[in-house]
Amino acid sequence: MRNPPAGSPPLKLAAPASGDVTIGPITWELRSRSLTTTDHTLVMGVVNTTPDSFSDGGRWAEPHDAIRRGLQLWDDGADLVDVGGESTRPGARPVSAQEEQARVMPVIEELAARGIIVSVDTSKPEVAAAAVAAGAEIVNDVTGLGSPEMVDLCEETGVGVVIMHMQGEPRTMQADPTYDDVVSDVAAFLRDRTAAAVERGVESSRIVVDPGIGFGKTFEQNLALMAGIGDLGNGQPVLIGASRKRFLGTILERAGRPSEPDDRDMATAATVALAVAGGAAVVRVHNVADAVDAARTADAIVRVHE
Ligand code: PMM
Repeated sequence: MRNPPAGSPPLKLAAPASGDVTIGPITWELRSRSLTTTDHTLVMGVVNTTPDSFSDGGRWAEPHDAIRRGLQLWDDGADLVDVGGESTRPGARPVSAQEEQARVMPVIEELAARGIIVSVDTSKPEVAAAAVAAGAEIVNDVTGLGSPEMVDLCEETGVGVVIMHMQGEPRTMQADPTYDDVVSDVAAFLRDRTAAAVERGVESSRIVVDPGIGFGKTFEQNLALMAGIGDLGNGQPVLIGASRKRFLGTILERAGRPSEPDDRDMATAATVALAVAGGAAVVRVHNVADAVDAARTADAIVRVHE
């Protein structure tokens, strides 16, 4: 490695070349099937049926378009497709369960009927219940299974679960996020929520944890989480959702580059490669084709000694 310029701090790699990051294959048990990282890191494609998501707001708000988008992401190599009906962008206002359900159900029904592995991105137990009844295999809860009803639903239906960390709520979360140490605080939250779910009967083999990049985190806190992926999971598989997020726009702006959400796919690919190198099991992305290229490349390098 070249010497860093005089005066710069030593380079800290997100994933040490050997040793302390465990990158063993995992199996994620879902409602009726399982996914494994034996062959590759899993790529979750995003379909937002919302009119106002930051990254692709309004583009897939019609069920017909959202279904077509989901099929495209599957063809592009997604291992699973995440369907959401409520925007969680900073400042977003909540929607009713009825409205959220009306947005996601036609999409979930059609994609699941075609054999696609679908997760539902919701924090409402009634929406999750309807989605699972329509064939969703996974509940992706950005409030980290905060409600006992959601935990019970997951236990009763035996779905796969994503437990995500968020500080605050979307309307206010970017106001002043504060942590003692963001990596250990988020890791402790994920450990506690996982333990609480397991205590109520959710099998740990169904649980994937997620630090919630951009959910109540400053620019620097997002970077720290990306650099600390190996310390977040406490033995559970980790999902990273950095795709097109604001912190990437900030990095690109500082470099004098175009920085709108659509301009962030190369930056997203960099986060995908680093997530793989850091030991993530799943990456959540909008541009699946690019992410598959990045993840497969990183997989080949990370797994060279297997
Ligand atoms: N990010 C968004 C929405 N849902 N779910 C998980 N598990 N992890 C994330 O990082 C995440 C999420 C916001 O991004 P979007 O509006 O582009 O979907």
